[in-house]
Amino acid sequence: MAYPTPREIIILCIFFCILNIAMGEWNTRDFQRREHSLVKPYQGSGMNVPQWDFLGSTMVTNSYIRLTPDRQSKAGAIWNNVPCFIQNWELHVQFKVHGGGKTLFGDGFAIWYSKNRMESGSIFGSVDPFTGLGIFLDTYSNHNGPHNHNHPYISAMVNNGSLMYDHDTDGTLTQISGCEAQFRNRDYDTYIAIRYENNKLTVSTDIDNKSGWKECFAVEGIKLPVGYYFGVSAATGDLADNHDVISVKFYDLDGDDADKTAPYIGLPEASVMEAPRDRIDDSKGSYLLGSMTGWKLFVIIILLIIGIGVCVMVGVMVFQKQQENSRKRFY
Ligand SMILES: *[C@@H]1O[C@H](CO)[C@@H](O)[C@H](O)[C@H]1NC(C)=O
Ligand SMILES: *[C@@H]1O[C@H](CO)[C@@H](O)[C@H](O)[C@H]1NC(C)=O
Ligand SMILES: [Ca+2]
Repeated sequence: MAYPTPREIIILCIFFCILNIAMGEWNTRDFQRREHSLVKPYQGSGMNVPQWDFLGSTMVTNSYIRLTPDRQSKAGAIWNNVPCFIQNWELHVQFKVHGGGKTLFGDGFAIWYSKNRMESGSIFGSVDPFTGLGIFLDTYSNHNGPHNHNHPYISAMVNNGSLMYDHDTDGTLTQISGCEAQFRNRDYDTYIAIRYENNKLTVSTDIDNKSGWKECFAVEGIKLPVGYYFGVSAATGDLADNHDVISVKFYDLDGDDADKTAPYIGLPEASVMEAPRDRIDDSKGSYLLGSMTGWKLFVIIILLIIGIGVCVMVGVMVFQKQQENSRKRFY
């Protein structure tokens, strides 16, 4: 058997490196975007957190960002200061809501894709009315009338700036959909995923320590313009809780198919207020893989095979060299 010459190895390595760079670029283009993400370690140089601004009671530690402590009448927020010009995206937020209250705790927190950056107010610490999308993780039930549901409760509201949030009904009258979710005081990590793709909004949770997404709701006919900001805000009132954000991870779903939908620049719109709720268990992996088309997977597999091939070849070369060396020593 003829072993490859060093020259051939070098050519192969260069080829592999180029493919690797191509793949790396593809990865960052299709998936996580750092400018809209917030991951540990939070601090850059000095005390500031790159690309994120803080409001109110927010406190940054090494392992979490605490929007409110477990004390009454606090409000805090974090806001991304880079507007989002990606039409289709997915946001994963790792959070922790916890406190000493056994039956009395509140009020909850909100995840925003909004025009109203850094404006404090009465919707979980953020301004009312707002323009954009709000996902509310409400831990305290303000009413016992009709439309009542158990808390904690997750709901979504799309607003063009004209609707006020109705506190007395926990936003039930203006929500596009929602679901109950027992995310408070858990001993393990809790996550929420917000996916906005082709005018469809899907909210899922991973709060049962199962490392898989469970759909909370999915609603079609949602129009959100590009150019708004991501943020998370929280508030306590007579009742309190720690509202912590551990990470925010933004995934770009446009990737190579960026031209599949032209960026929308009108006002936020929802064609329905309430939609039927289905709950489907889905694994975390396939949830993201769902956005990968067949040929991309194929390319990855081919690249992996080439990578393994190069490694084996280098291994053989090194082994042969050692054999030669040991032979030289013996004779
Ligand atoms: C804003 O939303 C409200 C309620 O959904 C609707 O009645 C109104 O027509 C919208 N305004 C604009 C300018 O689209
Ligand atoms: C959560 O799951 C992990 C891994 O499956 C397990 O080690 C851990 O004990 C679980 N935590 C709780 C509180 O159930
Ligand atoms: Ca409430």
